[in-house]
Amino acid sequence: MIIEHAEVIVTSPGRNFVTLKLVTSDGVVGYGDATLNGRELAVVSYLRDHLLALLIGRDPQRIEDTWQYLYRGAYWRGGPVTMTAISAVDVALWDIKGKLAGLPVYQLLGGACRDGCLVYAHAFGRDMPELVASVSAQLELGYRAVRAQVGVPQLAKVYGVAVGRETYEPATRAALPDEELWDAGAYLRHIPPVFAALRAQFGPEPALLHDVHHRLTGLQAAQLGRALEPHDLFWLEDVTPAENPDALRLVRAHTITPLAIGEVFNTIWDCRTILQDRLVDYIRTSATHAGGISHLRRIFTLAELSQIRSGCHGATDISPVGMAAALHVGLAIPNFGIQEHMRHEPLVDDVFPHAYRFDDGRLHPGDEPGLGVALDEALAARHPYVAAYLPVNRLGDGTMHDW
Ligand code: GCO
Ligand code: MG
Repeated sequence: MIIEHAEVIVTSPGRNFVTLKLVTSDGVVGYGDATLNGRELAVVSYLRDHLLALLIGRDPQRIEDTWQYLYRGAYWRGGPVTMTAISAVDVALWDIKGKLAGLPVYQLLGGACRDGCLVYAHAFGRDMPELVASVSAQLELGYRAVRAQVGVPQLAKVYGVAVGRETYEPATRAALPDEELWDAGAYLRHIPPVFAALRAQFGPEPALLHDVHHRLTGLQAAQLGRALEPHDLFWLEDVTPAENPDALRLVRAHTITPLAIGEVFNTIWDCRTILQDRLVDYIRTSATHAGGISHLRRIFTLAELSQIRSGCHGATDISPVGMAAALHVGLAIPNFGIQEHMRHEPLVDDVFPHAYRFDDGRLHPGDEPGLGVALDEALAARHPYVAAYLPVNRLGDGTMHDW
């Protein structure tokens, strides 16, 4: 059996998704998520112009060999574009292997270590009453863990808070990126009382998370971590720019608030120091951007050596194919922590019918052979690509800052 057909499908049912479809000579179809938010077409080109021809004729069962062939074979290594493309190939091949075996992928990875994957939902509000209502709504849906993001009075737009719509979607369909303004002082003054109020309102039970989106210096993040200690966060995410482990080292030295990082990492080498020196408690790499199921599992195994648990990125730009890949891995590893679950719009679920299901605060990948996600190509074709960008961020004096 060989890989006989490979194609890239781009669709935009409300937001852009790039999907790799592989078909074997026996007619078995595998899907991989190749979505890189705001830079989608770079991955499309990487796949169409460089990888697809290399896949035709290969044995679809040789997943690790194909991974090594694409990773080492490029000479140029790592980075989000390359690794998202390789991830898609890897995930599509696991999908095929599961279908050939007649087993869900988590069974091929050793079987379930738990009944389901604990997930966290997103809550946000422009102010405290809106945030409380949003957290309540998520808890009523059955979530046991909620990420809380809130508007800062001095700032017109803040990461994680939708303005004028019900759901938050960071990418904007426009010719140019949105511009946001950042003020660390205003943010640092505003956030601790917000979590004090959430604990007063909801008690000790629900897990509360917060995402800083790589915006603080090590010292600022240390201050925030300390100020939040009485409010018992499940984690504080992406407090400092991810490429500098020393910033996290500083944060770590000053606070016992649990830390998470990793959604922008693409390889095990990106996370190596952070994992080996135990600079965080949760590693947030995804199957979509960090080398697929094969490489994600390797990252989590390295994390396990330092008692670090998983917390896969699961924003709306991770397609249902990428979400399913994360859930199969999450169900099967010993050191699963939590999975982000930012619900897709119903139209996205229609384009990607899937077997994973939410129950009692957890997601289960389902028991269909492979990943358990299909692609309605006719519906996908009715929603062509629309250019979209993530926002950019500036300080008050115009200086570019991390968004
Ligand atoms: C998260 C992330 C996202 C990213 C988005 C970028 O924790 O869910 O920070 O909201 O901003 O995935 O594409
Ligand atoms: Mg994040």
